Amino acid sequence: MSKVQEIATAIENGKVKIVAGLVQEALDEGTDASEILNVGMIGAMAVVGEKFKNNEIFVPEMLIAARAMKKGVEVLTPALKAAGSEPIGKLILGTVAGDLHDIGKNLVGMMIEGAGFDVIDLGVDVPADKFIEAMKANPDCKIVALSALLTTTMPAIKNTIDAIVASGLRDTVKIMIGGAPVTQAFADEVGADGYSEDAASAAELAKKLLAEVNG
Ligand code: B1M
Repeated sequence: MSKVQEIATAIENGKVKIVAGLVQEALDEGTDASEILNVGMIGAMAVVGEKFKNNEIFVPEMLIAARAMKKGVEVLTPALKAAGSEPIGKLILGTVAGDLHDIGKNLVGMMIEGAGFDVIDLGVDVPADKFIEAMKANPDCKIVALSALLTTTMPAIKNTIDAIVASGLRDTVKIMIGGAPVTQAFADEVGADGYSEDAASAAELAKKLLAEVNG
């Protein structure tokens, strides 16, 4: 079994204690960090999600797999983040109200930081007014990034954008959204400025939106 497959199996089985060591071994062997992430770790979470959907595992097992993945991500972080100098811009990030999923959001934040941004991460279950408070506290922030993992919390993306419009601050920022159930069509429907499917393309999108703001 390849090291990347070993990592995937360890995450699927919630082997929290061994994942970090396996990721470090894979890096030491010269395996590309993005292969470890995309094939080993994100692939494993897809398997976990499928098993949950089929009632083969339940929330506690899903939680343990998430913990195992986080241990691996901790080891991968330095390899994924480019050594940045001066930040190119500020970005406010959070998982919307009612939603506790943060693994994807954290990866997005990491890649955007790697692209040179100063990321203000508001965490999970973030109500619209908290995003607005952060925007007021950081008037030099030009991008707000919203993540949602549940179909039931997708409306919170719309509510957040609507609240930003109502606050009069909509013209001061570009808004990007993403997360497993989110689509470009949904982004168009709720008036977001951009959608991206994964963490790497989120970083590209953030740079593109910043370039648009800076004219
Ligand atoms: Co949850 N969960 N969960 N869960 N969970 C899903 C999302 C689910 C698809 C599983 C399933 O049924 N197959 C399902 C949602 C179904 C739906 O809405 N259609 C589900 C459910 C139902 C639930 C609960 C309701 C279960 C329950 O309690 N009965 C509950 C809800 C809690 C809540 O939020 N209020 C729940 C709870 C949990 C745990 C807490 C146990 C745990 C989360 C732990 C944590 O995040 N700290 C958990 C987990 C681990 C999952 C799965 C298995 C894995 C999610 C994950 O981390 N994926 C997930 C199944 C799956 O995704 N296949 C599932 C890996 C991660 C790297 O990918 O988050 O998609 P992802 O992020 C990607 C992209 O989406 C994108 O880039 C990331 C990196 O490439 N992206 C963005 C994300 N945000 C972005 C923002 C952007 C751009 C791109 O711009 C701003």
